[in-house]
Amino acid sequence: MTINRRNVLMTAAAGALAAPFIRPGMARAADFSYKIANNQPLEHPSNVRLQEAVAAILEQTSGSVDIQIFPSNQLGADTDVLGQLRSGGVEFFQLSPIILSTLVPNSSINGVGFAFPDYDTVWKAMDGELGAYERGQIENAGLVVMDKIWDNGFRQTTSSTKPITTPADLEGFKIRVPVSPLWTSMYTAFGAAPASINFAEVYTALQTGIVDGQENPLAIMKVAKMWEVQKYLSMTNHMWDGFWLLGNRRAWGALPEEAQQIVADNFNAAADKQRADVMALNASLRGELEAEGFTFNEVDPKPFEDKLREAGFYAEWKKTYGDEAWAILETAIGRTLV
Ligand code: X2X
Repeated sequence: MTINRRNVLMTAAAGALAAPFIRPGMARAADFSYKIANNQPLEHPSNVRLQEAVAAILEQTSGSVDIQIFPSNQLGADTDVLGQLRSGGVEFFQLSPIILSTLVPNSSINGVGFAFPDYDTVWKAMDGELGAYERGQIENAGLVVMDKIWDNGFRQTTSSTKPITTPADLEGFKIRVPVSPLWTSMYTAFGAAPASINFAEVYTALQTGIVDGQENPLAIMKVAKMWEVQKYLSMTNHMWDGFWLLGNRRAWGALPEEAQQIVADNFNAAADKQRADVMALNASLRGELEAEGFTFNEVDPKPFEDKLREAGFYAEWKKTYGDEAWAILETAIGRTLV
């Protein structure tokens, strides 16, 4: 890949976006030294697959595009890094669409409680019309987004005080939720006491008893060692969550087209592999988490969904998202929620 005057100028215009960066042993300085941030530790499949992708990108661009990974909220809590992504302080960021809704309101629609019955339905929706709808909303808000969403998983509920088996168990329950109106609204509908806390502070919040519970997919329970600060794990499967791989528009536009293609192809291929890894983990981790000390219980989702319906949760969010978006969701899941 050659660097021509045009993209040198574009790079200069983009400020410090592409300061040359030389790694020991590298034959040449990279033309583009970019950062990618996320909230996961290095051992989560997100970062395992991301490391492979950035290595392939470096090689396939002959050293021109060098993307460094900043895992575990090293660059800040999710809602802060979203600000950095918009300003260009970080070039790429993996973020839950539900948290992203603090900037792109309708991007949280995949997180509507109890909407998705299984992974099959999730991937058809997110690789189909629902995903395309969310990406359109994200692009309208001025961000770049890769085609393939990465998997976080179906979310389960943990507690230090009692297992959650019925909606009544959530009444008055102090539960940490990620920063997003959809999460707060759902737990408010259950009569719980949700507290919006970024992932970077969750472990401490549980340890110090600011909250009694939290909810996350099993793969996160494992990498975050949740058993150290939680006792009960209830398989509520209450929502499906993923990570969009987002880009800053100026930083993306500064890349030559050929490099954009290489970056997108590798990120999207990595997403496919990460999905397989995370699905396998979410299906197989129960035994390991029990051995670490978690007490599991199964949950019938029906009374939870009924409770949300009675509380007007679905009707309210249909109004908030609008008829067009809601119809795409209901078509994707093959049933009506309101
Ligand atoms: O913050 C969380 O709980 C996490 C890790 O699941 C998300 O990124 C939404």
